[in-house]
Amino acid sequence: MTRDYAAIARIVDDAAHHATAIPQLSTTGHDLTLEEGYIVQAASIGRREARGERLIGVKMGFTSRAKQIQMGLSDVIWGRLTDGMRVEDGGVISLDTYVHPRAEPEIAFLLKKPLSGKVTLLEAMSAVEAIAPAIEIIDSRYEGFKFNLPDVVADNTSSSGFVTGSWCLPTIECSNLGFVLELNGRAAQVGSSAAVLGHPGRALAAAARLAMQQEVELQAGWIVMTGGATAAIALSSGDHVRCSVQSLGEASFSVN
Ligand code: OOG
Ligand code: MG
Repeated sequence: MTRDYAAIARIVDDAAHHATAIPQLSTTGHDLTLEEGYIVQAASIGRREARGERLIGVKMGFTSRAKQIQMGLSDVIWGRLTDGMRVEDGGVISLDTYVHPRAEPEIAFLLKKPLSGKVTLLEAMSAVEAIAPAIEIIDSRYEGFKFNLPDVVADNTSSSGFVTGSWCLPTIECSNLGFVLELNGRAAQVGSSAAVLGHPGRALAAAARLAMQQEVELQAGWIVMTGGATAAIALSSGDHVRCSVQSLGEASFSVN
């Protein structure tokens, strides 16, 4: 069956652009395969690029058991990051521009070399210029934050915003760093970077491999968000969120 991917991309992009919830594609006659989900994702990011946004990296999803359990899905997936999604460290987001945002603590890598295809953990880590504590702001465009795998992939894996703290030297051993995600000064989630595939560098290697399946090569200068190390927390107006990562420092933002 041939589908109008551009039309489906428009549905998810409009929902993200106007912060309005939509029914899952799979319940409205668009029962996509995973491969088709990635085709729609590429087309929907193409629409953002046509509005002037620039691709600046990728993000990984479901790289920890905590996230897999929270969302009921267990395949590692990836999405695209644009400059329009970047939230300044210590910045303020407006709830009006999100449907039902959540925050999750992550480790971010900045690349100094391109990376693509099958790479080892060592090869992946040798492409890293710097490491930072980070927070991803996810916002599924689907009603009730519910979806199947192709739906969430088409919706750019719920990617909506991300904050990175100060960049640290890549020589810091990041396989088992403690995390605290604070909501309004109280610990809401605690965890370790070891929750991310045993080492966040494995999420980077997975990013190189999975993106290449869609003919995307990770570029020098790109940011890679390695996936939530804990379950995500729902955000409300007035919230202050801070993620502290052992040896790396912190990243934070507030909600208006
Ligand atoms: C999908 C995105 C998953 C992560 O870090 O695991 C993700 C979602 O949970 O809505 O970003
Ligand atoms: Mg995430």
